[in-house]
Amino acid sequence: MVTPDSSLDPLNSFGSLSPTQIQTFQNQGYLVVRQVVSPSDLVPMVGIISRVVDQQADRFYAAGKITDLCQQAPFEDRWYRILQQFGGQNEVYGWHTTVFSQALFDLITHPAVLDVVGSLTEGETQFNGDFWARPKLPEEKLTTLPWHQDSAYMPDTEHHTHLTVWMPLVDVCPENGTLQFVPGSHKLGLKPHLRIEGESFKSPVDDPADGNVDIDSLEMEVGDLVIFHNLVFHRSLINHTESIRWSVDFRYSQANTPLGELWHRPISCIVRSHRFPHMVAGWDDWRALWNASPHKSNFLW
Ligand SMILES: O=C(O)CCC(=O)C(=O)O
Repeated sequence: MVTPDSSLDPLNSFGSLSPTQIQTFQNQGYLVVRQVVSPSDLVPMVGIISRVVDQQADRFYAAGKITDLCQQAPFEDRWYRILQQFGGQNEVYGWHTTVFSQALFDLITHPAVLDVVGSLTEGETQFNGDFWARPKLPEEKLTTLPWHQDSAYMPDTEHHTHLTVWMPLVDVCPENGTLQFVPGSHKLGLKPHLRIEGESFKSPVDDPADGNVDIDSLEMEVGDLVIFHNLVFHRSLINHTESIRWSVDFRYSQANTPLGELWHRPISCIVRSHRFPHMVAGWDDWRALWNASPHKSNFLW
């Protein structure tokens, strides 16, 4: 058994990231980590999403909107093929309530994911309660997010570090709507964002990509993750392929980081603690928080 070794680099003693990776995260505001989970670890989550697709397909079929349930279609195509039959679109940019499940919790608390996060939280990690599954359909504007810093959407979070873990459920590249980052932009502080009339999302008043800045377009495979800071500018590209770019994302912070009035605070919980292991939530605890929270009824999806 490996025991914590105080002679280790202090940055490195709480998780799986090397000092170089931690430094890269600190310099860039994001870090891609390859093959953190095995693709088979994602199968239960894909199963949950597929069950939602099944239910929606049955509903559309019963309503006479579709004639083909597309049961043989691959995961990355099926939802699109169903919607195409009646010119349907995503109603929301992300799925939340519909994917609440033990499979989701198991992924949020996957030991290898928490090892990555723990490298940046000194091993004391809370899950902030924020989670999404995102179906980015071909040529769809709704799920194509403009440049933003996550703190622009999370009031009063800019003075602490909040970490997003984003995992593709299909391989991603610029053609199918990957994420792009402006390296180092988390050091700029929170910049003003405005919602332009008719747009779903806020955009920064000043374009962070203006001038001679580097833009990093991620290429990732299933099993990889990118972890990023709440102040780093990022966006997602439009999907120019014929398949869906499926992904999931979750937010964490060091335990005791204030979550203020964030809408997802009621379902936040400690997911790893070396100091207070008895406070770590299991699936039953999280499900109880969910059942007591307004989440079940607050979301369209
Ligand atoms: O998945 C995407 O397309 C965008 C995700 C994103 O921008 C975010 O999680 O902040």
